[in-house]
Amino acid sequence: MSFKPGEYSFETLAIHAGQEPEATTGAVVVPIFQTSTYAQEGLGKPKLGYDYSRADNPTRAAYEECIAALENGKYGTAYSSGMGAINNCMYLLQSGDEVIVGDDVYGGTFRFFTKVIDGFGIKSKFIDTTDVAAVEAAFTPKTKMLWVETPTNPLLKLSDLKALAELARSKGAYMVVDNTFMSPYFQKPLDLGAHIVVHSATKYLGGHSDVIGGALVTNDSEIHERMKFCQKSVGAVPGPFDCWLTMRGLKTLAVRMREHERNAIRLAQWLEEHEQVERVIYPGLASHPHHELAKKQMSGFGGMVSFIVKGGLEQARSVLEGTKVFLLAESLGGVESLIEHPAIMTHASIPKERREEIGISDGLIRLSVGIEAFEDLQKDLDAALSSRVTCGC
Ligand code: P1T
Repeated sequence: MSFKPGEYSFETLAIHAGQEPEATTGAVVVPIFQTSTYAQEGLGKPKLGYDYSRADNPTRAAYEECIAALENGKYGTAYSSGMGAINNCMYLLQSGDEVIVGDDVYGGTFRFFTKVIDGFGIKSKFIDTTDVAAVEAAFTPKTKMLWVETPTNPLLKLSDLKALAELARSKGAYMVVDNTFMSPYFQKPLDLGAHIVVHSATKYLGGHSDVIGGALVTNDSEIHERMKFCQKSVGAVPGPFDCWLTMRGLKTLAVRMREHERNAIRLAQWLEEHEQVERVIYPGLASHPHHELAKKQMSGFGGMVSFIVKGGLEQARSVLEGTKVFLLAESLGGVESLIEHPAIMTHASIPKERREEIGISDGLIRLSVGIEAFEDLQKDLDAALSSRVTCGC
């Protein structure tokens, strides 16, 4: 690694870490090594250690080195989706172990913990991780992992990573943080004590809504050995082109995040004053219950804004179907703005009673604020919010 965290700044690492000019031709951009296998120099003598692309591929290795550097980590592994990355972490556990999981997580993550790994004898407890005492009370001698999303998807609640990492470590449990919403540009969980950082690279890392991917980063060589072994053994690896696309996205991560945030702050402030809006949830607003923590543990507030519209589902539907620039779609983190309804879309796999219990109401709308011109985004939302549902009676 010649471009290391600590020696170079984030913007430089994003462009150079793992991406030195290619040895044979001097190509400035890492080539797409679209190959499944490698001719060996002799029996059991693969060139440079590459023997089969499920185990290792030079394009993937470059991307893994880059994402590790951006998280201030030593080791990265890449997967074919965020869920693939999440799944790989489970190979640190055994039947009989327990996991404490945040009570507001991506719907697919909730589904994975409740409908997939529970079948392998791993029990999950869903706890509000914003409450460190509640997390502490939930630990049992069987708890081997603490799983935290911060800010959460979609309610944007923040958990104190330093305090939780200290707690998990004192109990001998792994602390895993899904950093998808902030990206390493705004938040570095390993610096705050986490063992592993998880990403859906589909989102801000890739940044252009053209690739599905996942990544894990750690500083712990033993954890990395296990992750690497299971990555190869299970095989949920991304292809070389997907790695290349994500790495191209990483080069502009800093620039994009600054623009996402600039638009998000202005939109959140404007929405807060809008007469059709009941409540705006954005960590950058002074009204956010965890605003002080946001200022302390993140270097920015990100590009995700959630809000509750007055008038419940019917009015929400009219807003969601009324925008033109904001596209009605699942996912987030791309340059284009997206709007979605967590209860019907991204979090539909969470039972209704549970959704209501934690605050995912029918009036809740989530925005992934893109980097289009602010005025166009504002005009678009204003028009959709003003198109009142009229009574058919
Ligand atoms: O879609 P995939 O790349 O497998 O990532 C799953 C995932 C993991 N973690 C978080 C915090 C996520 O938000 C996601 C995926 N989320 C969406 C598709 C969404 O619209 O919220």
